[in-house]
Amino acid sequence: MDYSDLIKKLLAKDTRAAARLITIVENDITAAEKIINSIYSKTGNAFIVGVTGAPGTGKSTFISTLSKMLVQEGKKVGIICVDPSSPLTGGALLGDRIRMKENFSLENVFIRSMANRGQLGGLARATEDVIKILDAYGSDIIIIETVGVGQSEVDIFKSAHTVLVLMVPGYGDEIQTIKAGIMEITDIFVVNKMDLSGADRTVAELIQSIELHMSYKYDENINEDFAKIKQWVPEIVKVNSISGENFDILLNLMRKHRDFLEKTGIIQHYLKTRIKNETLQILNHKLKKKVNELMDLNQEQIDNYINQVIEKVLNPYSMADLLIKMLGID
Ligand SMILES: Nc1nc2c(ncn2[C@@H]2O[C@H](COP(=O)(O)OP(=O)(O)O)[C@@H](O)[C@H]2O)c(=O)[nH]1
Ligand SMILES: [Mg+2]
Repeated sequence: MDYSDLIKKLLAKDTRAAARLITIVENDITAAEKIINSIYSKTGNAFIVGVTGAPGTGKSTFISTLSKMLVQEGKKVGIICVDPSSPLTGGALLGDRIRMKENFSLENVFIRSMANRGQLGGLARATEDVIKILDAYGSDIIIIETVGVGQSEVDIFKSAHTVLVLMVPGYGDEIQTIKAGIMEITDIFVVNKMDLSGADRTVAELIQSIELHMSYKYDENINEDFAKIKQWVPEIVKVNSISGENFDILLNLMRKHRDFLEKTGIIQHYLKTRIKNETLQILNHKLKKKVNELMDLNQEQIDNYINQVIEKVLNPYSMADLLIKMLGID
């Protein structure tokens, strides 16, 4: 397949070409490789924002409101929804998308839902490719919505420059559970639904959790991946995603975090980590494929090894080493 025509259109900001290419990279990793090869030099301009939180915390509503404000600032926004619990069809976002159409040129908001159905090479790999397409398409900001439960979602956050975690009032113990994994990757806590009672209490609880967390995370032996938390203490803001109340504060905090990343040079560190993670995912996939091919092509030899393991001449570890030798990467 020749994708050059679609790619040319993508770079000319053609929405349908973007949509087509996204479908292709999601479903066909061989095609994805070709497409990414051709567009890679045109990527790297978009700022990536991850939004996560439990189902029903208002992520989609929040993203709609945030997108509107960004579009009003003249930004082009790409949205990727990796939340299987709230598909874009019929959800709050779709309603907003239609409403948005009346107010803004839809050219400035591109919304895409990703199915979590075992993409070759993993969901995180596919999401990375979709990010690159939206980046080459000219998105200034790419917002990724996930429910943030599985490992692939955590991997996706690693691609984000700024991670927003949504909370809602009245979930005291939720903060406790979320603290364990999410604290490390959160840049801004958003207490959504501030119109409900208990928002201030949630903010107070968050402050406490952060202080606790900081006190033991400020450790010199800290994992490099947690570089974020060493220098940036998560901010907290309460908002109402329906009315847009406090979104001015939120936007300021987002700018503050972006400035921080740029001024400290951490943004460069992120890029390196991201490239490393992404390459590892691809490498994993490629190696798995090679191993499978090796197994298929050498069934007799493999059988022979298995028999030797049965006879205790080999063991699974030494057999694995022999397979690595056969792959020629020893
Ligand atoms: N009262 C109130 N309701 C909200 C707010 N934001 C979202 N909601 C409602 O919360 C529900 C879940 O929202 P949704 O955006 O679908 O949540 P998601 O599952 O996290 O994407 C919907 O009924 C929204 O209208 C808010 O700020 N205040
Ligand atoms: Mg949603």
